[in-house]
This record gives sequence, structure tokens and C-alpha cells, in this order.
Amino acid sequence: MKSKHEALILVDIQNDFLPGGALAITRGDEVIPVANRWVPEFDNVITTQDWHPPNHASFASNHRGHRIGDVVKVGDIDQVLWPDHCVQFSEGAAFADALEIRCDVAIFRKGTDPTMDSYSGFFDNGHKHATGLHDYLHEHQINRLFIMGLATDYCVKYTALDAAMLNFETSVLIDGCRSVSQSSEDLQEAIEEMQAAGVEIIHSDEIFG
Ligand code: VGL
Ligand code: ZN
Repeated sequence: MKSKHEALILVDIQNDFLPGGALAITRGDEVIPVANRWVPEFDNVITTQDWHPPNHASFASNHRGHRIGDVVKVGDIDQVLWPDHCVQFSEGAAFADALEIRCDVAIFRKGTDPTMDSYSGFFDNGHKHATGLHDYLHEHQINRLFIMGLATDYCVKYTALDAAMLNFETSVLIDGCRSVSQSSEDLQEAIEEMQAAGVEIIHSDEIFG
């Protein structure tokens, strides 16, 4: 690694996605040591941070008569309803304590618009508003991305799909990801969707041995 043109993107490694958190992902904490092993290998480390206002449209609590897991229309977009999570400035929205990120990490917050969710680190789900990540990568002449974090089937997948669509050479470090769905078919589907878009799926062992 250590090429100026490469970046590591750590997706949403936040307390609420870890065991005990508001939107706990099974074994989500296992991505932390993988991240800590990769961070020193990169000149450019970027994190995304799910960062919702309390009245966010993705929270079931903001839809009377609906429950977590329901799918509703928000505008013309299908929105899965989640428990309240990653509320701005809350402990749940903070990065995992054990994550060893340097103070020079670049942070891109997403999901800040109360009316629109944002799984991807690049754009909201309607592809209307950019987070600034694309401009940042362009300004820093970064063309190769390694992506890992939470969750494989949501924010990692959509970040990787947008990265490939924007013509970045994109790899997902799959051992550094965990999924919301515990179905192996759902995981396989997410992997195939990324591969079909040109994303390379790799395992840390292939690089570290
Ligand atoms: C995520 C659901 C809701 C994620 C964020 O980080 O994958 N999933 N908000
Ligand atoms: Zn969210």
C-alpha cells in the first residue's frame, strides 16, 4: 500500500452498529481489529459516519402505525424503517472506541437530511445530494479504493456501487465487513451485485498472507 492514489474507506464503524447498540449488527465488533490492521498501511484513511437528526425519515418511531422492518414510501423512494440509531452527537453515533483512527482521518457524514436516507458514503439514496466524498477523492487524486465496515448489505454495498459507478478502482475487504441480514443467500446476493458492478471482493489474507 502507501500509494498516494489509494484510500481506505471505513464505513460506519459506530457504536450503534456494534453488539449492544441500537441497530446492532451480529459480530459487528469483529471488523474493528481488521480495520486496525489496515489503517497503518494507508496514507489516506477516510471514514463515513451515519449522522441522523432525531426526526429522521428512516426511524420507525417517526412513522405512526409502522414498525421496525416495514418498508414505506418516502417521496418516491422505498425506505426500510430502522430503530432510532446514530442520532447526531449521541454516544451511539460515535466511532467505536477500539477503532484506532488518526486525528487526520477525513470524515464524511451522511443521512443528515431528515427527509432522505443515505446508505452510500457518496450520495443520498435519491442520488440528489453529494456528501463531498467524491470531490475530496478527486482533489486528492485518489483513484483506488479499499472499502470495509458496516453493513455489507447496506452502507458498504451502496458505497462500493457508487465508487465503481464513479470509475474508482474499487475493492471490498470482505473479512472486514458484517451484514445486517444473517442469511447467507442475502450476503451472496450483495456480493454478486457488487461484483457485477465491477467491484473486486478480496480477503485480507490475500494481501497479508
Ligand atoms: C446502515 C441501516 C441504516 C449501515 C445505516 O450503516 O449499513 N444500515 N443506517
Ligand atoms: Zn442510518
